[in-house]
Amino acid sequence: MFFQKLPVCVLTRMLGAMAAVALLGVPLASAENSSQVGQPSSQHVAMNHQLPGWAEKLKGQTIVEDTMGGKPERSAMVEQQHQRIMDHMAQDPQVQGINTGMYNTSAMMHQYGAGGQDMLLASDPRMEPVALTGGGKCPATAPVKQYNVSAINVEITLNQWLDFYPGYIYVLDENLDKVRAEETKNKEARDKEGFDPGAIIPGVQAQWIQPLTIRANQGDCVKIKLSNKLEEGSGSVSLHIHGSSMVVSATGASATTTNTDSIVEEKKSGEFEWYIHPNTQEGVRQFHTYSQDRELTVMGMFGSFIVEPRGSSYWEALGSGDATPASSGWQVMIKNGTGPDFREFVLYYHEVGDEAFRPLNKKGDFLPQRDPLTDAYRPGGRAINYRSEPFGINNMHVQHEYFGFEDESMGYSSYTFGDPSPTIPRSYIGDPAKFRLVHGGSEVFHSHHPHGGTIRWPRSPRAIDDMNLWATAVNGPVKYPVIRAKTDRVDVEVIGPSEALDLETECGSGLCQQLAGDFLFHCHVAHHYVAGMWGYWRVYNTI
Ligand SMILES: [Cu+2]
Repeated sequence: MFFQKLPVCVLTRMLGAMAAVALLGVPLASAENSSQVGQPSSQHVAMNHQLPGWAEKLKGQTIVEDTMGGKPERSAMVEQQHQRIMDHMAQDPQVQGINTGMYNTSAMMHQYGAGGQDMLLASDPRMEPVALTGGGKCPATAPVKQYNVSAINVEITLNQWLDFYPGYIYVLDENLDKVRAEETKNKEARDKEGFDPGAIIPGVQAQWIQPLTIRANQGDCVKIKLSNKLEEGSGSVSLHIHGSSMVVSATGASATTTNTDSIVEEKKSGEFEWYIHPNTQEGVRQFHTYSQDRELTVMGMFGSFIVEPRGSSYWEALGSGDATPASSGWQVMIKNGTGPDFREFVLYYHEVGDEAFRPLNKKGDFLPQRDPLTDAYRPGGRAINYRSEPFGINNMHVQHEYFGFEDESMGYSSYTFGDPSPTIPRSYIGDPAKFRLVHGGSEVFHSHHPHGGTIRWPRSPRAIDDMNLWATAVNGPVKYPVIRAKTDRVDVEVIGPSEALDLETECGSGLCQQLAGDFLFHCHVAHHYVAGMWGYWRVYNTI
């Protein structure tokens, strides 16, 4: 206890000195001596108290502007208030009767901390020793999930009209041939006259060219072998899972970009592993290449990794007969190891290339930067899961050709134009469902918004794990959904580059009112959905 209490005294005295000096407007350098009295052994007080030049200048400028604004006393009042706060905070550790270390009163650290003197952010090794462990090497007892991933060049076809672009994807080695078969079929369809969708199935159902979505459970050991199979001259690649503690298998060193062992050169492969600690939060994480990020990621080299509840297994959502395990995919069923089973849908909002990039149409011409029929910017350049269904350049263009006019009010209509090419998650009424939302691009923000009245989810799903409303409608409508105080419930959520969100929709498929039908979702930036960023959640009432 003695050792725990000592630094409180140090901190208190030092803060008092800093506050007093700040009030007087004297350069903080003079506080150094007084703060060192009595604790010459502490390295934490060996600091430079001198305010940087720009901070002094800013203070002076503030006083001048306040005076010009008719409130010359304002700065002094602010200083006085600041002094009160500092006094209060100096007393705080003693009042609270606790000391959690030098971070205890961290709220004030930057008050005058610009530049060299914010030494308070340092840890005190005498009372909270800093431990550097070996990272996330897997214990021998952890169940292993092995993923053999290749980075490849591939033509990505955006829709049934065969708009496409030469891109890049991650793919499981076991699916390489299927990806090439789809690519070839699309290529051959482009050479044909008339409408031929090639290998493109609406709604990204049973498709192999899709962002790589892989999973493991809390407590699992993930092993990833990444092979660089990019065309010659394409350069290096990496696979960085955000929020993971992946290490290079051979050395145990962190697989961060600063570690060159995390980079895989052409025709080479690298092996990595991540021990997902059992306490790791369930949810989706984006991954992409940190090597040549700007070139490769915006052209498709991204995916996601989902940490599932402990003991879960993953099953193919499509097909008939006995259930078959799913090794990857954006639409799967999760047999939950610790709670209700659920359907999982992973939606990737992303741009195609940077803002100057333009995909090609089936004839190899650039798509327009601005849609001549709808005025949307970058048609085909706003995508979900490598797919884009722009209103104008294809569907309404045909309408225009046939009938001499185009009707934008029908832009979303499956009756008029058939099902859209982007994602159509599918489920049965009452099925619990979780949407994992990922931003795969790196250009602009998107705003995920589903339609349907009661489509909403908690902004912080983990805050209400004890009230899993997402799984409560399996036996019928929920007429009076519980009101929660621990988190907002929202029906639109903004997502930025590399961000990932978990949406646990209240009452699951068909929502609390338990209705079958198509529930539209899109990026709510109008130019983005008109440019192609939309899909449906299709809920059936019968098998
Ligand atoms: Cu958007």
